Amino acid sequence: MKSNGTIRIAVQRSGRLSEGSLNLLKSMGLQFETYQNRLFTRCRNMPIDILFLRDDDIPEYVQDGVADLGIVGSNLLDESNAKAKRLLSLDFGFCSLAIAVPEQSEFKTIVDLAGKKIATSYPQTLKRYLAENGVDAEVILLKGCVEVAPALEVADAICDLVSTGSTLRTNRLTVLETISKSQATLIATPNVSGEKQQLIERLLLRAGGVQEARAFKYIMFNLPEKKLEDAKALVPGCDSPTVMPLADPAMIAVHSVVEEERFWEVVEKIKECGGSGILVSPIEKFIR
Ligand code: PRT
Ligand code: ZN
Repeated sequence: MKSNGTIRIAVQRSGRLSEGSLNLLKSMGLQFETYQNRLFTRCRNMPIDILFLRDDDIPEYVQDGVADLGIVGSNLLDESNAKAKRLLSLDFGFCSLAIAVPEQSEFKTIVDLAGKKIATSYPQTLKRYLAENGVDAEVILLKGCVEVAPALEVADAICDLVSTGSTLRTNRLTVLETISKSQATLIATPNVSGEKQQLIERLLLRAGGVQEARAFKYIMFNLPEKKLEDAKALVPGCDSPTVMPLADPAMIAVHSVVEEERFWEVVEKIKECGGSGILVSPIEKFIR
């Protein structure tokens, strides 16, 4: 397939990362339609094709330049030998790869699994982890339904992805060790032409802007003027907060951005400083 300067972005066709990937691309300003059983779609407003693939194939397709960019879980990158560049962690598709054992088992640490069988779909990552920890265990490769392996006596333990933990609980398993944390990641092919590189950099700026916007809220509130220094410390914003006089000279209005994760703590402190009329709105894009 020749691409004629068009960028190809590979996303998971149908699975846990599909919706998040398409939402991100749309938030980055890419206009496209998607239909069921689609294999690829062409953007209306940019020279970009979106390829819909099985997630396992994405690292190799990106390594080989069939796709210039891709979105996959970092767990797959850790597992594959594909030489794709990790450009940006995307803040969705969070999970961890963990070793789990039956709740009532005698295994208390990873060392207890020496000489035992561990079933997994992530043999390379698991073998690396076992070697790093000096544990000699047998790795059994299973492509799916790893969680039933102990009940079927196929293995003594499993190594699988965990997000809510409900699959483990349902199967009466408990986490012994967490091997790694994973999230959706934007990857790029190692060798790109100058023309494509420019477009990739534009897309990267947009992806970063979407992520920053999600991580921040726009906040506005009224405050006694004498508390201005507290406000500057609480909501420093990019450079400093915007401060405006109100009709009442003893009061000011403060506008700024605040990190989502500090949001409630900041609101409580604003109240303590005598702040009122606190208005908060989402930010669509945020370029620093
Ligand atoms: O068809 P294709 O090969 O594309 O899809 P797939 O079935 O291989 O992948 P999919 O859609 O299941 O997962 C795609 C990616 O989502 C993974 O590579 C991870 O990066 C990410 N992800 C996030 C997860 C999970 N959370 C997750 N919980 N992938 C799988 N799981 C499975 C896990 O294997 C276990 O069976 O969900 C179960 C555990 O979930 P909880 O919520 O019960 O803990
Ligand atoms: Zn897969």
